[in-house]
Amino acid sequence: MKKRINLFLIFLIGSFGSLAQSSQERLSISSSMDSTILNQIKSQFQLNYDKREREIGQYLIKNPEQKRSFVKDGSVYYLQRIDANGTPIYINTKNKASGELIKANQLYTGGSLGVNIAGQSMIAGVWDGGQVRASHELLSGKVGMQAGQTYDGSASNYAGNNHQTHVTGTIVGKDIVNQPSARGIAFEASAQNYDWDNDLAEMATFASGGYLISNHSYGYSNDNTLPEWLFGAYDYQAQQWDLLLKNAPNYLPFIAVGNEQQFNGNSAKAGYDLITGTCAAKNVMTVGAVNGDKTMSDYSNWGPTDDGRLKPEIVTKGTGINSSYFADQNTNQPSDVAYSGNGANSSGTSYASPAAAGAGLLLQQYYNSLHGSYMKAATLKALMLTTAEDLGQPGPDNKFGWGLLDVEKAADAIKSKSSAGNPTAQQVSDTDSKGSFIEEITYNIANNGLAEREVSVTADGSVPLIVGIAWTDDEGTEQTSAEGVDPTTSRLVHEFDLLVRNVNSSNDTRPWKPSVMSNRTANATLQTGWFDGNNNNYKQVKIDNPVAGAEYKIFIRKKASSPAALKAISLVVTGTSQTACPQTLTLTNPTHNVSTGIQVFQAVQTVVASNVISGSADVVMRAGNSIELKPSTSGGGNTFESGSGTKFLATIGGCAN
Ligand SMILES: [Ca+2]
Ligand SMILES: [Ca+2]
Ligand SMILES: [Ca+2]
Repeated sequence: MKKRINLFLIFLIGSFGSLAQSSQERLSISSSMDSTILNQIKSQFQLNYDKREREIGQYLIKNPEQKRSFVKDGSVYYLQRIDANGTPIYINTKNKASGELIKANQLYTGGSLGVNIAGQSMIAGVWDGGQVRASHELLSGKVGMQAGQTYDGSASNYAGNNHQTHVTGTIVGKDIVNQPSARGIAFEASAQNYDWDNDLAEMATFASGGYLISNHSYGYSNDNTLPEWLFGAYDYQAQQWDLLLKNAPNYLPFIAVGNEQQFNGNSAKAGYDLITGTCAAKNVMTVGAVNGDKTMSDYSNWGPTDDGRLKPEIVTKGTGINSSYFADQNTNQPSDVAYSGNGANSSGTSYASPAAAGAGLLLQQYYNSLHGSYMKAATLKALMLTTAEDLGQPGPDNKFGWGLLDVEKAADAIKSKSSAGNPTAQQVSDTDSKGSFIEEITYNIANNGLAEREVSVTADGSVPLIVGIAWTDDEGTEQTSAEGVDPTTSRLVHEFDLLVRNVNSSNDTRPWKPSVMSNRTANATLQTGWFDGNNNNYKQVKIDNPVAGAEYKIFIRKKASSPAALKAISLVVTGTSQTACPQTLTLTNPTHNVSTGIQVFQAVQTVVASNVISGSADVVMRAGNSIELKPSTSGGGNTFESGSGTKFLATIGGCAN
């Protein structure tokens, strides 16, 4: 039995609805983690928090002139803990929004990707210094403080409440007529809001719920109350966040790098060495800010960390960001006008980080819509860094990190992701060559510094071949004041390295080697050997002019000092070749029988079938310009026959689709 499918019933992939992060999908992520360990470390975080609160109480009794919280220059300061040496450590909001600069709009309706990805059903976690104005018209119905968030939501905490509200609007603010500049990056997404108190235990709960992304636009005050050794240090805070993230590998927090470039407690370094606290963790995304013309802002903090890791990792626009504003502190009314004026146009890394977090939601949503699962945190991080637009000094540098977030390029890589030949084997080939390679490698490389995992790709040749690896590392050894200022000891536990070889010429290219603290203003160089003093858990090889059609082999090794246990590695490659795509695909009927499974025709000029789609088969057809449906011999006219109860998907617009 055959039925006729009219030309107009062909589904174009570009019109497919986006897939949301359903509760079922969150449950699947949730059940992939070890809940016993997560609950244990959550209890540990809570105990640590309770202990710190007691210590703060005692400190404030002994030092009545000190305040738990205060506002200075529009930023909220909060006494977070007393460190092991009795020093009070304050955190503050990073005041000082952005979509077009990072090209997030290319994922919206009308954008270059041809999809409608705007954060539908995605949920961000927002930890910040006050309470969100949930009634704001840009936010109403989709944001709200979560249970137990009691930190100073009073009218007197105007600065903190405004900050939480502005940051949330930058991620999820609605698309309202006449206010396009106040639209959030993921404007169809929603948010769960938390105050910054007890953040780590709350984040453990959030992560165990299967959520993927959160934003944190606060950090150490970085003023002259902060001991010098803490600048650039992988301290207790950084270590504890890595402990959580090791056990929640799907979850990526975005953190504002801070705005103390000009005024800080480490002034001898002239803007560098300002990475502190959670910003120095290995498994987070630390975000800096540029101006609208892609120049460095005059406030965004510069790295690196003391152990020579590149920070910030990425930059987005942070200057002049329009968003929701907690404007009316007295009547608790939504602000209708404030975000179109009245100081709502704010600057700071606080507003750069949520733009990147919103972009993370979009990229996860898009990836899931095409590939049926979400990326691990290390994969999302590797994708963002591998596709970033280099700014400032050539290659990675301590001001711009890997460069400006480019959501369009990252989305293109997702769209043109090839299928891995055999992800668990030692050798893998990019068999169907669609333009990029995004895989999580779960093959366990022997920890002897010599054994290799090989991945073969074919270069396109018209664009650079860029290869990035990242992994969610275990928590490293905590840096303490006993080590003094700027200790260079690596904080990595697992260490991987890579090399890319042109198989024909045997030319090898090694990864970028970012400049370390002692050499912080210099241009990056390239590694000259394996494990060449590169302490980063993201490494990148860039071949500017690869040979078109040539095979390149990626070799990955594990350092001998690493644990023997398996650690997954995320691999992102862009600039691979695409299988030739016919400009016109002509479908005629009948000749051949392709009745089972998913059939992909992309290099065949004419697909002919006697029983083209029978049973429950899905048939995918791709062409560069058009798909021509030849009249059926039995039906006549503009019809094409397929089996009863079946479907097929025709994609026009290139084999990379
Ligand atoms: Ca809290
Ligand atoms: Ca330092
Ligand atoms: Ca650069």
